[in-house]
Amino acid sequence: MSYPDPRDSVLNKPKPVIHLPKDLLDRITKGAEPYPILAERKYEYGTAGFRMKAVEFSNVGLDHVIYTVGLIAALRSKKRNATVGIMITASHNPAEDNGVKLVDPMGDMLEQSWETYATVLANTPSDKLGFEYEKLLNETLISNISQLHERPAKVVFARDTRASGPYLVTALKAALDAVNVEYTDHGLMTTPQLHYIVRCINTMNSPYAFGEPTEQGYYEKMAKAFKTVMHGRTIQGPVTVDCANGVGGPKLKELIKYLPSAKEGGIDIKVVNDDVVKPEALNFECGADYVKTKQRAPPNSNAQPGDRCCSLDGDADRVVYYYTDEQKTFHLLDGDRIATLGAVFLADMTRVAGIDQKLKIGIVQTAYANGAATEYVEKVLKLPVTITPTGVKHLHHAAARYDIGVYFEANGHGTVLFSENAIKLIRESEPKSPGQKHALDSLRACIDLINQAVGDAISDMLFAEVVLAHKSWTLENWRNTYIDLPNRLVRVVVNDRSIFKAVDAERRLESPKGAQDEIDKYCQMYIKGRAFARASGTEDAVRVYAEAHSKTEAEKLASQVAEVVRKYGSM
Ligand code: NG1
Ligand code: ZN
Repeated sequence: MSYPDPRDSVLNKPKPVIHLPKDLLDRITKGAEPYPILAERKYEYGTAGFRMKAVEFSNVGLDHVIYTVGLIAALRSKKRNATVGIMITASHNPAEDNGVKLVDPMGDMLEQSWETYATVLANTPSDKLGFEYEKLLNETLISNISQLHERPAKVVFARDTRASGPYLVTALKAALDAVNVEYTDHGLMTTPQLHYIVRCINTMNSPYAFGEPTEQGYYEKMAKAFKTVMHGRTIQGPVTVDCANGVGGPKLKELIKYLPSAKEGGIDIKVVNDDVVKPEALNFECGADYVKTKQRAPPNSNAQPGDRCCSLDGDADRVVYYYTDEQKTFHLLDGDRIATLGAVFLADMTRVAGIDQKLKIGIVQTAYANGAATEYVEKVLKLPVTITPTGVKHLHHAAARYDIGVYFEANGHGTVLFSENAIKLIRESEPKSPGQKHALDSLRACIDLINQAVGDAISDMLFAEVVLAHKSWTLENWRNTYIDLPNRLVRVVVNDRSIFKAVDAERRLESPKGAQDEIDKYCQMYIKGRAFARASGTEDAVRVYAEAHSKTEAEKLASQVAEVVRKYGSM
């Protein structure tokens, strides 16, 4: 046994070098043998973890990546002396794809510096994995080497409904077994449910206990909070929820068992697109991404004019609302809208509770937020707005700087974060009137209703429903709070997207030189013209977004900026 004694790591002694036992290194290498690396491929842990196209999965590439993620999870758990999570999903991607993401101890995304370690290990061939694992262990644990001995690494994992999931789980288990990790397989779960469980486990017995670390605990916590916020309010008519034929379907149906029905003062949820038996149905002509990008309802949803509808994505961490009016015009209420709806409600409640002066409430958006939404928040709601680069981790960190930070990407991914200060104030304030009591009770319940670990479609949907009930608003009333500027999103394929370097929360191009000047020139040609171009973090393309006061102009601006990108991209 060549583990060094932890006492050797005291100051003034040379840095110890950890040498792992040979049998452990052999186990790592041997365990990886059935999952060889694809030599021609480079893997990168991006904004959505590792995600791959079907063709790569069938050529056996993702199993190798998942095996290495098991190893990284072991190191991460040791480093943080806590349980970490692994979610096997490719979210809104087509059914043949799959992917994997790591969940940090507080139920948030993996810390950015570890994305690099994950990338290194994923690109290491099986026969070098033992060596590389030992190297990373030295790099990451050297300052707290005693943790090697303290307790085993602990991991919980789950997967969405994709057909490749069970096979990928075998690769994951092989890695976890090789390095003696204690793990729990939670089977099928939504991404936010797994994040919830991780946070519950790591906050157990602390003043910030998040809840029971079980699926049942998740439903019970949400249902109890829902009943409290709903107290005396009525939800107008049923809500139709398109579950993208993904894991959100069975999980939402389970939650419904815990919720009061409309007759009991609760909610009537009609579940559609919940076929998890036919794997190819996942995200096919349905789901939040389809609705947001195509700007239309799923063809088979059978929604009637005026019906209140929403769509989840394949792993239920995104939600968007929509309806069709009597003239059959489709209206989308996306993440920007959910953010403003939630912020209005929370700001009102803190005002009624008499605690608004002590709390800083703000909204976090990305450059993709509609200009009308940003203007509405700043000028009408008079709340501050922070704009961050794309990717939930950026929004999450910015939201954590407010006492109540509401963050949403336009595509429907987001949540609300309450600071320790806010939670303490809301929990401990003494009401001085029945109105204040009601507001404080509602705020307390919102803290539980909203999944603060991560954006959660099911929780966000219930939150939107209770706010609509409180305001007695239809989707049309909600839409009329402000009118979106017409906009257009274009995907431009270029030789090398990495030459497009964006700054200022990705709103301006720093390089190639000259490109931004041309974009600015075009923007100035239109009333309310705004456009930007940035390299996608998840696809090999540059995305162009443009908005203006009319649809024709927004489209014209988008195509002009796309042309600028094509020109500089082919130089
Ligand atoms: P990229 O490919 O970097 O634009 C997309 C979405 C993000 C986020 C990530 C992660 C748009 C314009 N971009 O990022 O909002 O959801 O995927 O899945 O929707
Ligand atoms: Zn998702």
